[in-house]
Amino acid sequence: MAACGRRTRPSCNDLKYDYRSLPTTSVVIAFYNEAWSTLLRTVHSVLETSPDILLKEVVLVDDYSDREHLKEPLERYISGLRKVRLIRTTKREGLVRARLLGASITTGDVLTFLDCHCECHEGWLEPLLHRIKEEPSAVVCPVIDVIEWNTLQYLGNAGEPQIGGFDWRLVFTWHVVPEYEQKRRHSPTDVIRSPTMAGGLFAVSKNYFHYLGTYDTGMEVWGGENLEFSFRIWQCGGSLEVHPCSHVGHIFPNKAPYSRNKALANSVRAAEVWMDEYKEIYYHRNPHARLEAFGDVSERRKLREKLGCKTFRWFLDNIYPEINIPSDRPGMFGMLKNRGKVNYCFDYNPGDEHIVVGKKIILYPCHGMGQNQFFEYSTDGEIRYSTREPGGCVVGDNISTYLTVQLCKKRNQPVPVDQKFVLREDGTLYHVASQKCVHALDKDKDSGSGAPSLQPCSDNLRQKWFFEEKA
Ligand code: LR7
Ligand code: MN
Repeated sequence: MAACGRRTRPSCNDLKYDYRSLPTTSVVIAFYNEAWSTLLRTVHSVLETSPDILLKEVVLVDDYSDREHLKEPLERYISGLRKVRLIRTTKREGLVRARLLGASITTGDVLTFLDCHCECHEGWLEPLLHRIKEEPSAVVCPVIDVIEWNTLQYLGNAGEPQIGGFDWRLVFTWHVVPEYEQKRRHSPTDVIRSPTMAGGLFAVSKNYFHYLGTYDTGMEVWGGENLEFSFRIWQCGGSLEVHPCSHVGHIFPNKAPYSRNKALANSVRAAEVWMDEYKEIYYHRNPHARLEAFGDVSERRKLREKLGCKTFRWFLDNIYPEINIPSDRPGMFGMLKNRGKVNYCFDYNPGDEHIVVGKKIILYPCHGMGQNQFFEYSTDGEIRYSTREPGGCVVGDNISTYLTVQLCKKRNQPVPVDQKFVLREDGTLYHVASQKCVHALDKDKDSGSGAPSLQPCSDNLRQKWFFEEKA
């Protein structure tokens, strides 16, 4: 009687909390040059939706903003608000150290971090605190609803909450909840385990945050700290979860009010400390990351040692089994270059984060930056565009003769025959389904710089290909 069982399952509205038994929290909000209205909307929404007994204080940390309204006017405004404190860094610290400065003056049991352009929903806080009381080593995120940046309209979050992943460029990605996780949960109000977090909105027991080594203070400005913290939580024995009953809105602005070029060094730090040999998969796709100065990570490696944290392999196998692990065999990844049309490479530009199914591969002058020119010849005979997750696979179309990209098969499934290529000893790239070879054409209707096309096999140099890691 599955249907009957389902009817009796609790919904979020049915959950009741005994406030006196819940831990208290301090909300920490770091900001840099934020607009007045969005910053104060965040503060007021916290004050209005958090039960008084649970909220110790709201700590605003000004990360050395230079906008006038964030100076005396903000101080004056804040002084009229109960529980709100404002502190300032004495130089630009970046969000990691700004948040830590804020955390250092808190008095609550739990630290709740928010971005400075959020809107908390009625009932957002209780589920987070309840879960941490139940499991002190859980780091819990609310469901992040979308607030339209232009109109500030609250769009919410359609359908089931999503969880976090990443791709091999170390870019954070959203995913639907996998089947094994749906099965593990007993009720729609149970937390959802998530391999990674977006970074801005989460609650963590203060003691546990300290046990885990807070943040990597060698990280500057923005980026990378969310994956670093996610890897660390899982590898060092905690769990990272999304609570489906807690909702907070976030404005995803079109453009940040600051440069984000420190993100690369931050990601390299995360890779160097947590990813073991899998950092090579990241470096292959970002050749310039290898040259990035990332500072000293010896303290962070010692922390990993001290906490006896598990390997990255363990994390991939147990927490993020959906991710494809590229084989990256020597000589079988990098730029895919042609011998006849010299210095032209396979190039695929999905533009957006995700694979654009059906978009054509073109030839473009080789740039050696990885990214859109990174391909990998897999042990299954696919040509994978595996910088994205889920990855794209090159498909040959016998009728148009051109190559496009489709989603790759899932793990343990057979390769569709039109995605199968044989990179032969002589450099020809044989497409099994059409029995033709990939030929570098000079021009076609979509690209002035040429495109690969399926042609009858010959020993023309235009049909000889090789992989090269760097320019
Ligand atoms: O130098 C800085 N100092 C700061 O205090 C740079 C930023 N900040 C503040 C900033 O004002 C904001 O309050 O730090 C907070 C985060 O910066 P945002 O809002 O510009 O970042 P974001 O929302 O674009 O980026 C997401 O990824 C970041 C990676 O470093 C952080 O983890 C953000 O907190 C994170 N935001 C979210 O998770 C909200 C959901 C977005 C998604 C996906
Ligand atoms: Mn943000």
